[in-house]
Amino acid sequence: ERDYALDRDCKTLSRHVLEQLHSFSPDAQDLSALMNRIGLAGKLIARRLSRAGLMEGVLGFTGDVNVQGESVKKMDIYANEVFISVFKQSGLVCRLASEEMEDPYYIPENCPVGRYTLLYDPIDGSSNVDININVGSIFSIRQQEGDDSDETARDLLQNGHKQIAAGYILYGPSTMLVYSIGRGVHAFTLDPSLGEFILSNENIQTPTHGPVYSVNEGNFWQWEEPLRDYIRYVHRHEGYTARYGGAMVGDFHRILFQGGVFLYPGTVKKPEGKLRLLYESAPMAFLIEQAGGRASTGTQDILDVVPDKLHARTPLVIGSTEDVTLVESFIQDRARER
Ligand code: P6P
Repeated sequence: ERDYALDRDCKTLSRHVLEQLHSFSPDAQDLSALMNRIGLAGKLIARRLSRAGLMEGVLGFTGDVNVQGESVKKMDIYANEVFISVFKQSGLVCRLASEEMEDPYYIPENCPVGRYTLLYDPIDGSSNVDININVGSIFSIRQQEGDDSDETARDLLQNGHKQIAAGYILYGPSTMLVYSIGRGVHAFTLDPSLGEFILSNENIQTPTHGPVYSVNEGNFWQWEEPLRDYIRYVHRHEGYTARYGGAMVGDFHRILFQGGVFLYPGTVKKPEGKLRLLYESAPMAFLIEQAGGRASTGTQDILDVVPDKLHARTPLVIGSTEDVTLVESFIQDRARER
């Protein structure tokens, strides 16, 4: 059969980044090295996940609760430490901010020389790990601004336009790494026999409309009325189909390629919703806009939102331009009528 690795002259992740920047400047070298480390983290996590059922200490809970008030899975801790370890050795990253850690983790030997901050959700959708359904890692890279000598990381509380790179790793039937450094969205597939991520989709563009709406309808009665009206609309109209996997990375990946809309709305009790801005919604918003789609809170572009704290949450409506705009029209029109 055709060997894509050779067809695409084995274009690896690090080489692709350098080509993206048409330069071998220090910044380009840094970004290429950073993406390489992300790839290494992805390989280490994919390897452990692929053997989860065969090894002690991989599945199940640690018994702890994280800063989000969620039960911590053993895989959450392992993946969190993988990112810390591979970036410690990189020399480029001074701080890591993770869903699993209350405060950013500082790597003193890399500060202040290390000019970058990694924000990440090490295992997104970890409730899927024990049932062998896809999960993901989400990452966002920002330049550190100021010396942050008091380690309050206030410079992270800026909008998503400050991201210089973002993406995710999808641990599915194959392991894929999807990233953007602001020059389009590109997907790589891990060839385990080579131990390399090989380019598989370049300059991905999400369709302007798609049939999929992806939302947890179990929350229907907790939503505001305008959102219920949107769900009633897609129920009534031909051409829509529901898909929801319980792990945003997989649901987002489907929409990136096939179009449609993913929603995690606020509820009456939690108007800010569940997903965190800095390391879930903002990186995905960066990607979808690079792919010609949109990401909104329902009333504001995600990339314009300025968080008040590291683990700030926002409602999220993300995907094809026409579908996101339709959801906003329900939320905003109804809001005006109220
Ligand atoms: P619910 C996983 O915990 C996550 O953060 C996202 O990956 C996923 O889309 C969402 O929460 C699922 O939440 O409330 O539908 O189970």
